[in-house]
Amino acid sequence: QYQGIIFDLDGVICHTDAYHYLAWKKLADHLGIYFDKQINNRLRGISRMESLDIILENSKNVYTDAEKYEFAKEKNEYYRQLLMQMSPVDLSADVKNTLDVLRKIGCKLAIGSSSKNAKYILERIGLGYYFDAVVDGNEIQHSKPDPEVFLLAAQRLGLVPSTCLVVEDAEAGIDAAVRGGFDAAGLGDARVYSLAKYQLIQFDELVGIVSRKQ
Ligand code: B16
Ligand code: MG
Repeated sequence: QYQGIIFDLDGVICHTDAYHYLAWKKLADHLGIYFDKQINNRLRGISRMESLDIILENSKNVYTDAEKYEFAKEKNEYYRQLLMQMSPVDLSADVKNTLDVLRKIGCKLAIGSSSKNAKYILERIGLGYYFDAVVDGNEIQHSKPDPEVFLLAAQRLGLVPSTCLVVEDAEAGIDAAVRGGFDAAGLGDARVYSLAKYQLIQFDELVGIVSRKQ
């Protein structure tokens, strides 16, 4: 069986992806830039500044780096306001029970997230001290599809990539996993992505997948 499982955070453990959308939408409206859910899907898993560059593709203006920094800060302030409302209620019973079962059958559990807010989100939903390793956007130089975040998470677990499964909702995250030598399970948006070895409809299917692996 897999010895370690590395979970993406936004869109996998909790649905902060919906909050990212609302916060980017508020910034885009403020700047008079068109933004919709399809564009939002391109932002999954990639960093805040890379996301901003994608949003600004629809702007006629050219902005300086200092202006872009201010826009990213503004979006993060909107986003943090939404995160403040989160509590353990935002952790589904399906996710929590599955994590507990995976741990019980001997898996080490880690988070590999591009988000600089990951530790705060984990605290809000009551998982502040739960994982064996948490690697987030503050610790990496290159965000997904670069494998850095997952390689560091595996290293912190003391495991090699071939013994770990990565669970992701973003194509960029599945790419990162495959490039790093991990098997990947796709959930939500990434479920139909061809590079995902497993397609998850429900989170608890992970228990069967992990136990079946030779
Ligand atoms: P922040 P994940 C990613 O988290 C999000 O999917 C992505 O949409 C976001 O831009 C990125 O974190 C950075 O987030 O602005 O909080 O640093 O999916 O890798 O857990
Ligand atoms: Mg995600």
